Amino acid sequence: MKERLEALRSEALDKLQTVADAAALNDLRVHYLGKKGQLTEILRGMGSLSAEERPIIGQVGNEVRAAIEAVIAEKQAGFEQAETARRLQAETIDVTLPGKKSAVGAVHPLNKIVEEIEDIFIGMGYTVAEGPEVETDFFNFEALNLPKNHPARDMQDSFYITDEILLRTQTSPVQIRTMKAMNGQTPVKVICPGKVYRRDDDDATHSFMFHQIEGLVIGPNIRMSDLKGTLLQFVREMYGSQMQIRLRPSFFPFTEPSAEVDVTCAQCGGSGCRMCKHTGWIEILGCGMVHPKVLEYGGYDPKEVTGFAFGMGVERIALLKYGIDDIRHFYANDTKFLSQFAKI
Ligand code: 2NL
Repeated sequence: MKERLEALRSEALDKLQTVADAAALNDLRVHYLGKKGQLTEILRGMGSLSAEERPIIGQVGNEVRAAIEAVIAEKQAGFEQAETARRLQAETIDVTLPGKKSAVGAVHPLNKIVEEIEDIFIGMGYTVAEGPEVETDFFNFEALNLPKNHPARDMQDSFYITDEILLRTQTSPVQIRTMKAMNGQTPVKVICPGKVYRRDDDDATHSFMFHQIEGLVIGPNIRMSDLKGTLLQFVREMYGSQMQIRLRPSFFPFTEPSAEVDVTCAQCGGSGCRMCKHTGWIEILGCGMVHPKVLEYGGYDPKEVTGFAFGMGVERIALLKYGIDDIRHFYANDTKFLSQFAKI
């Protein structure tokens, strides 16, 4: 039995010398040392040994097991080391290779204009107010002195959701909401930027969705001269201190009197060019003194307070500022177009 054990040892150690990989090593371990393996098989015969022989053979069996286990452990460690080395080699990163540049976004040119205009008015003590794009007929039209059947609220010009609910056609409803929230207190000094919607066929200068900024000031003794001074200050901060403005009479249902405001043509400095159609002036906004009925709708007594308001199209300001010929560029999400403004 001792000879069989020693033969098993030398056979196992021989086989282990040439074992190829971890899987084959495991097979050998099972074959020699497993529960149904060769060593167990031989030692099962110990029952027939004498009491003197049994501990001797038992010890030889232990020595053979220990010898085989030692070589298996050594081989196992070798395979693990080789595997680690292989992975280190395969997963090597060349940290000197140039990295992939990730594209960095930039503020959209329209938002940039909005932020610039906001900053100018914040500097004059205004706060910024925003409101819902889905509005009621009351806030969008009725409270702005546009009664039902008024031509300017033609169904064909607005996106109606129900008879009473529509996409706002201007940001004025935000100002009406602000007035109501103020509960008759003064002063009111807000600007309201945001998206507005009109049923227009899209072309170079029209879009069904565009951006507007409106301003509203209410207080005792607010006058047309306050409006003019405010707009001149705005224009000079926006376009330069040499700029002039002129007011031309106009009409809006929500202001009386109303005016359209022209600014010195930045292209020619006022001497006349193609851009200003040789007038020297460019129209940039509409304004006026808040109509008494609108003050009443907002919760103010027109005998106690007065106010001025103005509104401008952000796309138009952006077209003029950047010399762009088509507002559709602003919505196309073409990064070749947009990335030009990242540096401005
Ligand atoms: C334009 C003209 C304007 C207003 C907007 C306004 C708002 C209230 C009361 C009175 Cl709550 N007026 N807004 C006034 C005059 C002109 O916009 O051409 N916008 C693009």
